[in-house]
Amino acid sequence: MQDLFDIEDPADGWREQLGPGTHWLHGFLVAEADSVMADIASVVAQAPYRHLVTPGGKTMSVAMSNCGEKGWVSDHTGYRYQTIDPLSSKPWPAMPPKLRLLAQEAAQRCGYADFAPTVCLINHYQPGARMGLHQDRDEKNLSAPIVSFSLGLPATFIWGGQQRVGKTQRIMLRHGDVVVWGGEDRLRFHGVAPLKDGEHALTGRARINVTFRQLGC
Ligand code: MD6
Ligand code: FE
Repeated sequence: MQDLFDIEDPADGWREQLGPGTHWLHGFLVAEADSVMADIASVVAQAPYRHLVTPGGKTMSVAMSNCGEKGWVSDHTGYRYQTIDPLSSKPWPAMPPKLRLLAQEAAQRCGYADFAPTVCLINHYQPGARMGLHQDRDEKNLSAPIVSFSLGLPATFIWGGQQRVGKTQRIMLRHGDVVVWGGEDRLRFHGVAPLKDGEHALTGRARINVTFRQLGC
């Protein structure tokens, strides 16, 4: 692919454009990682990570939690966002204000000034965990971008096109990286290759991915 280019952005490392609506902020979170981890710990203390079952009956290798107005869940009836955590039968924990602000700052750096995330999905990967190629299309408001934080062990992110089949690109997302994507890239297929084993000072043998979404209605 010849459309990759770097922009020097000394305020927050490197910003790299991956597509018309997609930006990669290298190391954006590194200085805030302790605070991000503390916020995640407070969420998962109330809504523990759990392995959801897909509509097809498979248990996902990635463990998930949520915070914000709604949470993304999956079971034999399908995928959806809902206000109640099925594990606790209570509302999801509120989105920690600092976490939300960081996501808004990242979006702003990438030209999405009005991003107002309402939900936040937290994915926990242990060695071997992966995420198959998918589109994020359970959100009603497809005009808002998604902001994605990576923490802990590095992972290979697989980035495809508008169709499930066809050429894919592989990028290594590292601790502190943020990807912001929207616009015409919003429905591109993507996934994560099986996590390689390793040890990270902040997360141990794990990668954590946090995605912020603006559901709209
Ligand atoms: C992950 N991320 O990085 C999985 N989806 O672990 C996603 O599925 C994702 O990073 C939409 C937008 C950004 C993402
Ligand atoms: Fe996704």
